[in-house]
Amino acid sequence: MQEARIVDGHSELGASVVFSNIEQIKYEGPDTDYQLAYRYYNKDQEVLGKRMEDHLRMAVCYWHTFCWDGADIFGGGTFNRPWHNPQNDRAASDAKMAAAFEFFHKLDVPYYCFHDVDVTETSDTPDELSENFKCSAERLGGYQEETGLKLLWGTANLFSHPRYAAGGLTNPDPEVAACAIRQIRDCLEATHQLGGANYVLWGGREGYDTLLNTDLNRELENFGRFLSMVVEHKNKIGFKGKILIEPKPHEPMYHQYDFDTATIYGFLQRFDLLGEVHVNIEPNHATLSGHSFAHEIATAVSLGMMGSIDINCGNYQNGWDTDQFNLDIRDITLAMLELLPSGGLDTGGFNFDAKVRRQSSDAVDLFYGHIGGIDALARALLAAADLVERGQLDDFKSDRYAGWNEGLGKTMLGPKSSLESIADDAAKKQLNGTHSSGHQEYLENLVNRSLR
Ligand code: XUL
Ligand code: CO
Repeated sequence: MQEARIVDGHSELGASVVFSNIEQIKYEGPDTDYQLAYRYYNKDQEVLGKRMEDHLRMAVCYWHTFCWDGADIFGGGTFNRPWHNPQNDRAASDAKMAAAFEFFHKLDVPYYCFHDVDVTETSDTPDELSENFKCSAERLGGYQEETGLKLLWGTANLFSHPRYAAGGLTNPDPEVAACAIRQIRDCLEATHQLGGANYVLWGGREGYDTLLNTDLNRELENFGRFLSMVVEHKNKIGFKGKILIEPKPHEPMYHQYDFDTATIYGFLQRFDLLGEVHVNIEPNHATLSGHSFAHEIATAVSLGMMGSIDINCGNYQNGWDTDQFNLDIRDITLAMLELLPSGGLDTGGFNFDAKVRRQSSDAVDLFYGHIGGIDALARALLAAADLVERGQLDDFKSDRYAGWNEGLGKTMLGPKSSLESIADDAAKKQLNGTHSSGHQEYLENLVNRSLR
C-alpha cells in the first residue's frame, strides 16, 4: 500500500490521520486484484448523458460509520476506534470529525449525512445540546470548506434520549414534544447554514407499542400540525432543500406511523402537505414493510414523492433492520429501472445507511464495506442504463398497455363514458377479452443479461 495523501489544510483543524496507510480510493477497472480500489465506480464516466457521480450523489452516514462502537444488545463494543472514548467528550467528538472527513475524502464521495447528536459531544441538557451542536455545525462548516465535501442531509435524533421513549413529535407529553421541536429547529437551521440538500425526519418512535395507552388520532393530528410547522419554518428561513420523511413500518416501535410510502402519501394528503414533503426510501425498511426496494421507488415516483435513498439491505432470514451493505446488484438494478426514467435523483442521493458487521472490527473494514456498496451501485446503474438503452422493457410495457391509447380503451376512459355505457357496449359488441402472456421469465432474462 502507498502512503496516505492528506487533504491540504486538514492539519489546521487537527486531523487525526487515522487511516494513514490508505490512499484515496481510485477507479482501477473490473480486472484489478486490489481490494482498495473501485472496479465499477468511475465517477467521470458518462452514463445516459450524465456523470456517474452525478447520478449516484453518494453519501457516507456518520452514525454507523463513526459513532457505533460495535455494541449490540448482547455485548459491548468490539471496534476500539481511536476516536471513541466512554465520555464522548469534546476531544472525542473532534477526533471523530477529523477521522470522518479523512474517510469521506479518501472514499472520494461527494456527500455525508448526520444526526445532531452524532457530531456533538454527549450533552446533559437541551441547552447544552443546543450550544454544543451549534459549535459542531461551525466545525463541520470548516471541514466542508476545506475538503469540498457537501451535506446531503441533516436530521435530529428524536429516538435515543430516554425522554423520547414514547415519541418526539407524537409524544403524549407536550413538554417532550417541545424539546423535539427545539431540536428540529436547531438542526434544520444548521442544515441550511451548511448548504444541506435535504432535511430528514425519521420517526423511529413516532408510533406505539400498544394501543391500550395510545390515542392514535391525537398523535397523528399532532404529528400533522407539527410537520406543517417544519415546512413553514423551512420556507421562513429560505431553505431550498427538500423535507423528507423516511418510511419504516416498525422497529423500534411495534407500529410506526410512517409505515411505507403509500401510508405517508395518505398522511400528507390529510394534512395538506402533498408536494411539500417527499420520502427517503431505505431498502431494508421496504422489505420490513413487505415490499421490495423497487416497489417503494415505483410508488414514490408515481406519487411525485421521490426524495432520496438510504441504501442498504436486510437479511432475508431474520426480519429486522440489519443495515447491511447492499451487494445485490439485481435488486438495486430493478430499483434503478424505476428511478432512471423519471429523471433520477434531484436533490436526493444514495446515503450508505449501512454498517459493517460487529466482527469486522478493523478500521479498514469500513473501506471494504463502502467500496463494495459503491461498486454495487455503479454496476446496477450500468445494468439499468443498458436496459434503458436497449429499450426492450420499455417497448414491452408500451405494447402491453397500447390498447388504452386508442379505440376501445381511449373511449372507456373518455369523459362521456359511464359504467353503464361501457357495460352496454361490451354486451352489444359481444366482447370476450382473452389473456395475453405477461412473459415474466423472458423479461427477467433480459434483466439478467444486462447484469455484468
Ligand atoms: C433507522 C434509520 C435511521 C435514519 C436516520 O432505521 O434508517 O438511521 O436513516 O435517522
Ligand atoms: Co435510514
